[in-house]
Amino acid sequence: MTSTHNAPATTTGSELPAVATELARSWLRRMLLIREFENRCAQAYQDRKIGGFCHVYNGQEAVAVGCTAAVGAADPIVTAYRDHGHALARGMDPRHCMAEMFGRVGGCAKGKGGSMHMFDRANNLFGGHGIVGAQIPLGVGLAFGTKYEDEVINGGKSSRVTLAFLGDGALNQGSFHEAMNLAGLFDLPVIVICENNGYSMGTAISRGTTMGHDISAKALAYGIESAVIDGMDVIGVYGAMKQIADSVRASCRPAFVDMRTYRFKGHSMSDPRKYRTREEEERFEKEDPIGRLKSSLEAHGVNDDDFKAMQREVRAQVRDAVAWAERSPVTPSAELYRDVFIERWGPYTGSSQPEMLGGSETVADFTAIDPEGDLL
Ligand SMILES: Cc1ncc(C[n+]2csc(CCOP(=O)(O)OP(=O)(O)O)c2C)c(N)n1
Ligand SMILES: [Mg+2]
Repeated sequence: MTSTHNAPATTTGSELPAVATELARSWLRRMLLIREFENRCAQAYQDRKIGGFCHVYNGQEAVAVGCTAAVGAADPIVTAYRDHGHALARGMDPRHCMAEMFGRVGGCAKGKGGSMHMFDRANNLFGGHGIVGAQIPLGVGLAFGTKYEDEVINGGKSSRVTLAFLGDGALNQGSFHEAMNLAGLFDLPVIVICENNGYSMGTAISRGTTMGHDISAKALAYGIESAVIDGMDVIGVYGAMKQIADSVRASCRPAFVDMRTYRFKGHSMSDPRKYRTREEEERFEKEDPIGRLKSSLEAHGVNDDDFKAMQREVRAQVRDAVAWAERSPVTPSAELYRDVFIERWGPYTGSSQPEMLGGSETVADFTAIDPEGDLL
């Protein structure tokens, strides 16, 4: 069955005027960087340089780039496992991102997280989460945290907006509904952005989700305003998201976005894509966000040579990232539990029972603790 998510979005292909050409050029470069990074990841995965799961972001670049451009560096971001694009859009050095993919100490999480767990504290990126829907309550918690800090601790006005990204498959998780309810109830400054690419693994949204043709209905149930945005048009994403972010920042009310997009590759590295037709893929490939921005920029003096020069630049940058990651040492197993548990309980000292569980040294110690006691 084919997806029904590609009904026309309320935003249309955008013209450039409101956005400075230089800014749009920087988005084009960033999208090209993400595309090149993902292509090299796919290759490295085939070459067995990357282990575990790996989900690439080809086709969805305008979402991460447009959304991050619409908010400030202090605004927290949290996302799911298709996260390399968000990390790069947010400003992570591709070297650290690639080293994380390779399981090397130079990775953003010292190689302990891998593809699905890109973290960048300096850039306020709070992951990268592999459990479908897990990051939505975290996003709501981040929004609660910034509001509490700004208003209660500092006695000022709430100033930050959190972006919580999810896939359309996560709409059916309880965590989405609990998080939306709390965000609505507590007036939290969070924008819940559904990267609606029409599929949850091999399941089309029309097969797995009620109101799949209009998921804003889900936000309505929680009294949360929503918008439908064409996620293949970075200028439109930026413009609409800027308005929404400004409004959420001012009103301290949450918002929900149905961001219509498409993933050009399979769900993960081993997906023959038998659940969708080649015609459908071709239709979306014509909407390639990179091609669309390139066309918009042509009228503003960015020609083919400029585009090719940009491509050469990002190729060199990603080649350098791969070489750097390969030079970075493989993360030793002694690192496994370091930085995992907070210092009060850690670091882990090598028993099979993490010290987090009541400070016990061993499993025997832990099981000896009275289940009615403080610990639980
Ligand atoms: C709680 C949970 N259930 C199932 C899975 C297996 N799983 C991994 S990805 C995925 C599909 C999610 O699709 P979507 O949210 O639309 O994200 P997309 O892959 O399209 O970016 C599923 C079911 C999981 N990781 N976590
Ligand atoms: Mg999806």
